[in-house]
Amino acid sequence: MGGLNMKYEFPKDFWWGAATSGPQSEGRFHKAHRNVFDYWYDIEPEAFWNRVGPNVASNFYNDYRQDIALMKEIGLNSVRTSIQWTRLIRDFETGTEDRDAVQFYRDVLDEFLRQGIRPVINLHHFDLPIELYEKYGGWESKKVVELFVLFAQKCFDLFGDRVKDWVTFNEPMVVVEGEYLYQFHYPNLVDGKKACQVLYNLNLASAKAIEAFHASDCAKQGGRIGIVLNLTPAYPRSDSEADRKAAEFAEEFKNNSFLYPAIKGIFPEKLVSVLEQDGVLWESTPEELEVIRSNTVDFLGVNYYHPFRAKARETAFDDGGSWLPEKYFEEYEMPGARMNPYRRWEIYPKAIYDIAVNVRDNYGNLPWYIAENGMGVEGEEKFRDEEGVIRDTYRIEFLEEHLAWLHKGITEGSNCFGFHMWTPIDCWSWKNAYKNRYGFIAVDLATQKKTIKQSGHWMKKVSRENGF
Ligand code: BGP
Repeated sequence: MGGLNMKYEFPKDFWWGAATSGPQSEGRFHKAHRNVFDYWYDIEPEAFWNRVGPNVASNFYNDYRQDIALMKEIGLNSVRTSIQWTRLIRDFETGTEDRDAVQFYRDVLDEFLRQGIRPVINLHHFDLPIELYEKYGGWESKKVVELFVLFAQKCFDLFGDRVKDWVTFNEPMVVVEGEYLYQFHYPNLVDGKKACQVLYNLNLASAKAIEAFHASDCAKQGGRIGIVLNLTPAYPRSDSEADRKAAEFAEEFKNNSFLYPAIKGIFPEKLVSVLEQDGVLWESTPEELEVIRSNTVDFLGVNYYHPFRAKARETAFDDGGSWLPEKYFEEYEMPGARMNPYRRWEIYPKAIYDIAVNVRDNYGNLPWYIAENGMGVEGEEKFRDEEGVIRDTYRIEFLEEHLAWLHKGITEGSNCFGFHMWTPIDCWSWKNAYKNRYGFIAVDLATQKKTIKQSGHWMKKVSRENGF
């Protein structure tokens, strides 16, 4: 039932929720292994904002009961988090599980279910075990693809009775970009050839995990599996042919290289021919391509934060260094663009509508949801009032604008079933650590005290009324 003066009413059973991940919320308590970020922090803490690492994060490992109660309190009906490979698995080669970890995740899932919150469980959120990088080269290796599938299978077997909605990867493109192109994830390489192999291997790993899922009891009992992609719709600087071609390539590389295999089971032809001609195409086998072809997702999650503005190259691409997708475009800094000054990301709510139309028209109108959207702001403490509530009106405005465009897309037939904000409770954000806060709920890092922000109260009302 909508409120009396409601302008935007959403479909029945709409997911009103938020997303986080294991490595960003739990803390490293009792974890047998380190992921690439744990390791990077141990060897180079100064690479992280204020030298804050993942050791405690938002203490979800110890606080999960209270945290889930707070999520319930602000009206979330669904929450995504992830199971950490480095927590669940004792022996990566055999897939043997850690008993305490199994108990921990079961307790967490039971708590979500007890509170009536639908848990959406992701299997990989940038958290490759460092051992598998050192031993095999991480996602460069197909051996690691097999070990990931072993881990995924374990998760379906252990938690399939409690979880109906699974996700293979969060933002696999960020692994490609962060680890192999633009140096913001360990091992910080610049290697276009490896980047392309990793891009392929991540697609293969997702398809193989989907194959395993569809053969599992969980699928037979009505479970489903998808992938979460960060989409940055590429817009050309101008209508000129050169600018349009630049934007087209950016779109192919950044978005379609995962969207196509995940939904259509194939790679974009044009992209493949450019990579081949440039000598950076991945190694694949016909059997693998068949696995990708026949194991597409049941649903899509979209993380939308900002668009990508492209222009034709104005300077010659340096062929002496590594291959980069920028061989075919340059990023365009559009004058007058509306910016989030803390994150330096453009704010462009209409892109969410463009995504809705794109999924509807070009991807068979597959069921999809916004898996992350939100606004990171530095120094939110200054907005705390006498009652102790952070008055984050800018976040409410940001969300309302994005939701209004999403609503238009839904009204025009796009099959969107939910909206998750990043993130329920302020959490550790990789290199940025706790610089920019995103949550509906604030965390005081010194005391780990958690308080609901104004946006959390807003969310409660929106969820109750199924719109605003
Ligand atoms: C997304 C990731 C999240 C989170 C968010 C905000 O790309 O899926 O894990 O980190 O971005 O990130 P940041 O703190 O870099 O702004």
